[in-house]
Amino acid sequence: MEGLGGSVTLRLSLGTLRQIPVEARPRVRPGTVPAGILHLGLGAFHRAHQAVYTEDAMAEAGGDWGIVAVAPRRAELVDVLTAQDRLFSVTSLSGESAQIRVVGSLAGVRHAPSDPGAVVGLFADPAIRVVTLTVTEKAYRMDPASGRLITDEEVMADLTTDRPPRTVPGLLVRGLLARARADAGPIALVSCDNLPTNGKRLRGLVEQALGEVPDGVSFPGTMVDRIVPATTEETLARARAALGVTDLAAVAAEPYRQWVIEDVFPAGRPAWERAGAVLTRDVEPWERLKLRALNGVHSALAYLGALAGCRTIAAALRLPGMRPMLERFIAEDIAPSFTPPPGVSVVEYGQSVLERFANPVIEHRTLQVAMDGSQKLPQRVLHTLMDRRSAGAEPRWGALVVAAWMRFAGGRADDGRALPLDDPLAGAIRAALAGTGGKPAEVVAALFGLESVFPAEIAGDVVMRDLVEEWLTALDRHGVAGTLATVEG
Ligand code: CS2
Repeated sequence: MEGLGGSVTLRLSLGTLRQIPVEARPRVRPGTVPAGILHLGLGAFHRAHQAVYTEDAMAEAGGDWGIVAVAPRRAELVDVLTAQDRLFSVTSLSGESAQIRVVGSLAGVRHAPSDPGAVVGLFADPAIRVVTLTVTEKAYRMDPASGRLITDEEVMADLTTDRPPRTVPGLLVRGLLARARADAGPIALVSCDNLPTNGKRLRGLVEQALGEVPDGVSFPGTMVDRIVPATTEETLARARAALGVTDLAAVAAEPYRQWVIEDVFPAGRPAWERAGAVLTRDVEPWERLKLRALNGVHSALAYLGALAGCRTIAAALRLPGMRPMLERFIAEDIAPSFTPPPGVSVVEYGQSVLERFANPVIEHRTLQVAMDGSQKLPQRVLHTLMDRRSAGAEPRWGALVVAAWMRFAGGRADDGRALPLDDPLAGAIRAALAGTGGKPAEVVAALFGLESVFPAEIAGDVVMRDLVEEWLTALDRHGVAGTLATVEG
């Protein structure tokens, strides 16, 4: 590997750990921690979130909770991590500081497509007592609006034949059946994705796929939070400079992290509370808070920002008029839409979220957050709108976000440049838009017709229709800059 000065640097591994700064070394002895957790989804978020919490919990309180992490799709990272003895670094980045640590909580890595049998086998291993998931919204294969399992060909083949499973529902079902056959004991299945009531959704998925929920399986709900952009060359270069060795699995994240977990683990769990997590009996107010006041606002920045030509979320937040608009979205639409956790002010939480989004060194791309909008809009924005409409209110700012998504789905930024529609429903969205001639009223009617995104309460609501159409007209005529210029703080 080429080092910064053109010299050759070694790879991060057990053998090179002694060369990295003492304060960056893992808090547990890597390679020695027995596995207790099976994790599906090896992405940057898992590495910067659950892997860190679990290492801290083991460092503070012990326990055999090493993580065997499974890549459900791509093999690349499995190879990288295997070559590094499963070690990787996390850099916490703020305007003032960059702190790096190497994490040693991974006890194994597997690639599901090339070795599905091994993954199913792990479910049947009594040492595994917790399964966590960060597979993104779309991998659950559920209709975003209703939460019903989508029984397309792929899923049906996984559920009704014995071919190696290719989908997440397929893996879960095969795994749970194998566990029941092996009589391997109770287990908790923990969704760490930004789905609405994620524990209940996951339970519903298993119930629909299997016809029933097997005994001894729990589904704790969680609220997970840390901004972790996709790794770039710069992330790798920064890690190399700080460590003195090359880490091709490095991630960078904001310093802030939060994890609220419903405490229903029939076979035990790591002492995550010793690592700063909140264990609670009622996670739903936390989930709603985060999905609406963080992710909803994030999506607003992503669509409006991308339309205005901003590459990053931080740049989108600097657009004139953006912050006042988001503050009104939070105060007027989001805050009155639900009851927050005791002692939490939604407006103050929203302010702290805006500060986090303003982090200039994080480089979170608008197009990354804009991805998979059809899977995200319901829990992030539409639930807010539905709750406000039930209360008789007219949620203007949320309607602007929906209009921004619609214009984004049209595929052109305000300066005419093409925008990518990276979405599992891209085909259906394009088909709906074809023949609308781009006329706002027709675009709104066509996209409201996507039943898997827009529930009937919204699609059939004339007030909502008018509000969205009004904003879409404004965005078409004046662009994001002109539209935001009319917002009074
Ligand atoms: C983001 C989230 O990509 C997205 O859609 O809104 O990944 C967000 O960064 C995290 O949920 C923060 O915890």
